[in-house]
Amino acid sequence: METRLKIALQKSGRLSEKSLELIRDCGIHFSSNSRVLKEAAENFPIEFLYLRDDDIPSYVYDGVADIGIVGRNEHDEQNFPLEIVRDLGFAKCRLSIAVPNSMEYEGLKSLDGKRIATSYPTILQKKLKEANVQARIYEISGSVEITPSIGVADAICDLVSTGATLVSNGLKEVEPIYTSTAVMIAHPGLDDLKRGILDRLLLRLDAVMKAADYKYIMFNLPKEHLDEVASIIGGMKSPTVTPLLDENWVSVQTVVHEQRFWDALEKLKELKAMGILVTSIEKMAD
Ligand code: PRT
Ligand code: ZN
Repeated sequence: METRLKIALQKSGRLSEKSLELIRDCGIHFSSNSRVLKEAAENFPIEFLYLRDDDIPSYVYDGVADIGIVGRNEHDEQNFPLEIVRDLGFAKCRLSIAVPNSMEYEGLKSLDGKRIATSYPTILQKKLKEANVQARIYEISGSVEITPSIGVADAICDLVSTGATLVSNGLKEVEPIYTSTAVMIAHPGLDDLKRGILDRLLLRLDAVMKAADYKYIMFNLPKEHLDEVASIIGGMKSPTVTPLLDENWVSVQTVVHEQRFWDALEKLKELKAMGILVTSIEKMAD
């Protein structure tokens, strides 16, 4: 029987859609019928297991799945000795301590002797220990944000993205502990065959993620400014330069990092570039 790499994905939740999209962008076809527990891809030796995100690290550790996609928060909290093979960048959030608006907060020391509700006791305990703060940690699996208002806790430690949940519960964020994004985790002892499939998958994944960071730009430029363009726009790695019918002009094509793009555009305008076309890149490999 053909060896397949088993990947654990969140069945339904904040990670599901993006995880599936990423894999689809890698040219892997499957139905993604989230009502099933598992399914095989049609054109790549991979099999999907759809699970609750909390279960993914232990399943990967036990070898039920070979790799998985989870929030870094979940991986760090459960602390299994797994390999993080890629940071996927999506599902960004921060784990923060929040207290009622009315509470005066002057640093972690204000939490001495207090009760803190969280779903992340391991990560929180580590933080408190580093700061030499003694607090009682209550492990709660959901709706942590309501615990102060019902008198169960004095503070909470929970994931925050927009902050709206905290505001609507009369809480203020006082101590961001760390930032989390979705990561791809792997069982530490994959055999050569599975490692080989994982490497093939990572090659595709890198091409997809890298492409998302860059823009492809094309423009016409007075030839006299060619040197300036090359030196001004640091992101340009040997642009392709094509002569035009008008010999005072050239056509330039290059790739620019998204973060430098707007800067680059302004500078190109200053250098009298014309007909600037910008397109996104679908895949990009070195
Ligand atoms: O059913 P299952 O167990 O699989 O899902 P789940 O409900 O445990 O997880 P889910 O889908 O809510 O989150 C999965 C992962 O998404 C988390 O482990 C994080 O890595 C990541 N993520 C990103 C978030 C958030 N953003 C987020 N905002 N996870 C949870 N939240 C919650 C937070 O707990 C709080 O209740 O959203 C609320 C705060 O959001 P804002 O926008 O109001 O600040
Ligand atoms: Zn969960």
